[in-house]
Amino acid sequence: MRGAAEAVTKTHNPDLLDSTQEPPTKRAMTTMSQILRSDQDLAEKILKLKKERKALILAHNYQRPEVQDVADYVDDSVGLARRSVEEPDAEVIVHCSVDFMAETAVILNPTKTVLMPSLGARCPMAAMLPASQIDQWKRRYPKAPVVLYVNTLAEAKAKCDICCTSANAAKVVESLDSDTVIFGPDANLAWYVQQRTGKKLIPIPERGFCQTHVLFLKEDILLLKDENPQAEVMAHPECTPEVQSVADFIGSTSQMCTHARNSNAEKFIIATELGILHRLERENPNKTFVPAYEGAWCVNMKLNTLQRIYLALKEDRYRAEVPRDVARKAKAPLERMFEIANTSLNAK
Ligand code: CIZ
Ligand code: SF4
Repeated sequence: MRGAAEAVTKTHNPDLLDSTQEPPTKRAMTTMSQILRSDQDLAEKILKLKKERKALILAHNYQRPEVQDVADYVDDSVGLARRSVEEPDAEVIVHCSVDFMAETAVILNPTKTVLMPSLGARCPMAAMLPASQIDQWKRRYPKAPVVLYVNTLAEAKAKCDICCTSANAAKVVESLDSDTVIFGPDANLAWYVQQRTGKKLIPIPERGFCQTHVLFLKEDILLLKDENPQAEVMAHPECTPEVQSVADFIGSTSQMCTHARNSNAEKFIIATELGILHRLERENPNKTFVPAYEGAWCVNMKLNTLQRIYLALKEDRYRAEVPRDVARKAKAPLERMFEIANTSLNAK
């Protein structure tokens, strides 16, 4: 019988294959001391291979704690982009994040090998804006510049005027000589920027969203606030406007880290992907961080495991690639963003 099992074993997606061989419950069935021991063994093997291969391991703020701990740098997408060009001796970059960030590393480091430990680590929000759609929107609003969040694929970036991140989106939009701006793919971030700048933002697609950040609910946060009256609420601008309306601080993950360090508050309610809690706790051992929703787990980010990082280095897989002409066109709007955001990018 040609059933589902055959379809699965024939898949070309190696992550799917792995997950059929190793069900998620396996980790739960192993004792904690076994997990810690195997994590430590793997981490040691990774560090040895990293040295041999002259590799740099970059981890996004949303990565698993054990992945963050093995990385050379843990940061947001722009921080990682900057780190990728600051290490001229690195021959290989292992990018523990999702597709669009690995692509950015390729664009900025065309002579280096960029590896994604897990091929399935793709951002669904980036996939909501195919490059082909951008031309249609440009035809509809021919005078409006196109600003794209870095959470887009290289082919889409190649068609925009300037990129932005959540940390610099308002500054980028303010810098443009136009009151109407086409902005994609996150409609919640577009709303946030529109409030900050007073400009008219045309969200493309009309309802692009991050499936992790829309899980937060205003009601949950209000309850947590009642239980923790001294706590400050920090929310990501990818959250819905309702959630943003009850936040004391709205910002990117790197801005949240800076704010947590500088604020007098000792407790924070965090409305962004759970991975950031590890970094916040590591950097602020005397402060308390409460997740605004315990299910805010981006499955794509979490596909990167120590095992997969080890295999990436050992077997030189999976190489992130961007066609050369696309990379050339996508680099210009990224560089414009770095200029406006006043962050140096010493791309080689
Ligand atoms: O830009 C990034 O790294 C993302 C996706 C989130 C954030 O705010 O740091
Ligand atoms: Fe994409 Fe959201 Fe996951 Fe980030 S957290 S990779 S924006 S789905």
